[in-house]
Amino acid sequence: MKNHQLILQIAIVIFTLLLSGCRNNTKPVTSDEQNAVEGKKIFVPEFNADSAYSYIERQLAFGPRVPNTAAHRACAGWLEASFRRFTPNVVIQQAKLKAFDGTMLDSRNIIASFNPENTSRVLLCAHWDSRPWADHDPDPANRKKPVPAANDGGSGVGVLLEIARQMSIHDPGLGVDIVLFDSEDYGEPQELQGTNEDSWGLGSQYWSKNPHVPGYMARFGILLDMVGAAGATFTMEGTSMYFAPDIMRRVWDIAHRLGYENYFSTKKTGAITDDHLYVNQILGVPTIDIIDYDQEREKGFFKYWHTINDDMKNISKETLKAAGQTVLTAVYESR
Ligand code: AHN
Ligand code: ZN
Repeated sequence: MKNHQLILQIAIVIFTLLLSGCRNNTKPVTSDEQNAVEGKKIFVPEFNADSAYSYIERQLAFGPRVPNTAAHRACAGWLEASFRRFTPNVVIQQAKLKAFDGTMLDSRNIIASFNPENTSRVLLCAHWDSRPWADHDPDPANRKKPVPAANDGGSGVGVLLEIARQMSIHDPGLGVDIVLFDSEDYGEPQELQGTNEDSWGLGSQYWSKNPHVPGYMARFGILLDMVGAAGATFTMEGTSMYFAPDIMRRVWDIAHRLGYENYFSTKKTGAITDDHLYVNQILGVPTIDIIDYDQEREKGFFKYWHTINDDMKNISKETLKAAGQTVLTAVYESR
C-alpha cells in the first residue's frame, strides 16, 4: 500500500513537471490546432477575404493584364515576387503562344509549389491575363477596349494568393501546386463567327503538354474562374461533371457543410471550354471548375462578363470568402 502511494505521488510530480514544461516551451495553440493534434478534427486556416480583395486591387492597379503589354509584364513580376514571399519553389514558364489571329503572345504561366517532394499532390489554378476586348459591352464604343478583369481573371488569382499566404503560415501537410495560367482570355470574338474553341486557354494547353515537372501528376485539380461577383452562383458545370464528378461532389459537400449553399448550387449546367478542359484532356488530372455560370442566364456568365465594368465595384468579399474557404478546406482535408 505504502509503495503504491509513493509511486502515485512520484507519478503526479513527474506529470505536473511535464505539463508545466510543455506550457513553458510551446507557443499558444488555438483550439482548432489542439483538436488537430489530438486527431479530433483537421485544422483548416481562416481564409481572409480582405486579403484576397486587396490582391485583386493590386492586380487592377497595373491596368488590364493583356499579353504583350507593359502592364502584363509588370504584373507577372509582382505575381512572382508575391509567391516568393510564400514559398521558395516558384517557376515561371515562358512561351510564345499563337493566338487565333496569328499574334504571338509572350506568355508566362506562374507556378508556386508547396511541399514539392510530396508525391500526394493537389492542383489549384486560375488564369491571370485580361481579355484584350470588352466585346460583350452593351456600348459598341467600348468593345475594342480591354477588360479591367477584376472578376474574370483577378478574383481567382486573389483567392489563390491568399491560399498561398495561409499555406506559408500553416503547412497543409501535402503537396500543392498553384498554377496561374496566362493567355486564357485571348479567345476568338463571337462576331467573327468563332468556331475555334481551342483559341481559349492557351497557357493551360501549353502547361498541360509541358508541365513544370516532367511526368507531373496530381490527385485532383480545382480551377477558379470568376469567383468574386456579388450573388455569384457556382453550378455543377458539364466538363467538370464529365471528368471529375467525385471531386465536384466532395467540394460541393464541403461548401454546403460550411454554409455556402447559396453560392454552390447543385444545378447541372452545360459543358464549357475553360482551362480545366485541357488539364483533364491532355494531362489526365481530374479537375473541376468553380465558375459563376448558368447557360439559362442572359450571358451565361456574370452580368459584367467581358465588359469594361468588370472592375472592383462588382467584387464581393462574401463571395471571395465562400470560394476561398471552401477550396482551403478541400485542400487541408485531403492530407
Ligand atoms: C468560352 O466562352 C468558350 N469560354 C469561356 C472561358 C472564359 C473566358 N473564362 C473566362 N473568360
Ligand atoms: Zn474571360
